[in-house]
Amino acid sequence: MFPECSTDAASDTEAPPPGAADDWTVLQRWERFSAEDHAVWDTLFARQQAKLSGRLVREFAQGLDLLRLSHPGIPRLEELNERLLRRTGWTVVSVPGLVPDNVFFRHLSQRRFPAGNFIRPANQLDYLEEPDVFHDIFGHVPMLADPRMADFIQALGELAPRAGASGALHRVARLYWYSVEFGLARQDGELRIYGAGLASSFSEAEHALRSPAPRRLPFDLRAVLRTSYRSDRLQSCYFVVDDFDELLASGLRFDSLLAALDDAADLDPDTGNLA
Ligand code: HBI
Ligand code: FE
Repeated sequence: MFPECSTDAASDTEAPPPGAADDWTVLQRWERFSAEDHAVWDTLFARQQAKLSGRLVREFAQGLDLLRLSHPGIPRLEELNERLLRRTGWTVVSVPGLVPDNVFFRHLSQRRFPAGNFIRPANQLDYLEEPDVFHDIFGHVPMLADPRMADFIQALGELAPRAGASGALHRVARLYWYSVEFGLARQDGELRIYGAGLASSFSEAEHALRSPAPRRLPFDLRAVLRTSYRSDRLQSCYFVVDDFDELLASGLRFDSLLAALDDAADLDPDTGNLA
């Protein structure tokens, strides 16, 4: 998928690419997308809808409907943002690819979600070098329409610089990774997806929901903050929240947990042992 924290993503001091603003945003220039690009979006959308029906948390399905993300083709941001802004005060902004962690989390702290301004080619439906517009809008935006998740993600953005100041940005990245990106939840007694990296990926969703290989652990904030992750392969562990509402209400405890953690050694995602 894409790199953990700022080691591989653009480094925090890197200048934005040519044509991008200081905050790494670019215009979407929706008219630039070809008929093939829109067809790729429609193919991916239809596949995920078919694969995931009944496997997504209800908040995701509600978000899809609300944002009318089911009409064909890549969404125009100005139209999408009209609805999203009214709903939870979030807007989606276009970026040319991975942005440095500090830039990424700063956008989140201001209720702006960075979305790739490109879509994968038709011959690479299942491999994603960097988050593209399908991963970002189909994967993330429906949950941004849920007021509690909207608050949760902004809280992560606000926490990042404070955690970064004490060398713990990678822990906030992990919390983001094991919830917003790859989170699983139990809802109505069933294992459901809420993480964008699962909602938008054919193979990862299958792996997370059905494979015997990965460990599926109860969501424990302390364990999440200690568990590293690899972004270039299917995940070897997922964290499952039992009570989605409880997770989304946990925002206020991040500070105290981060403070309590600075002595805790990292855990290996494959084994759960000390890394
Ligand atoms: N940049 N464009 C973009 N999209 C992301 O999802 C992203 C990023 N930079 C950093 C980053 N994600 C990660 O550090 C987070 O997944 C934790
Ligand atoms: Fe993502």
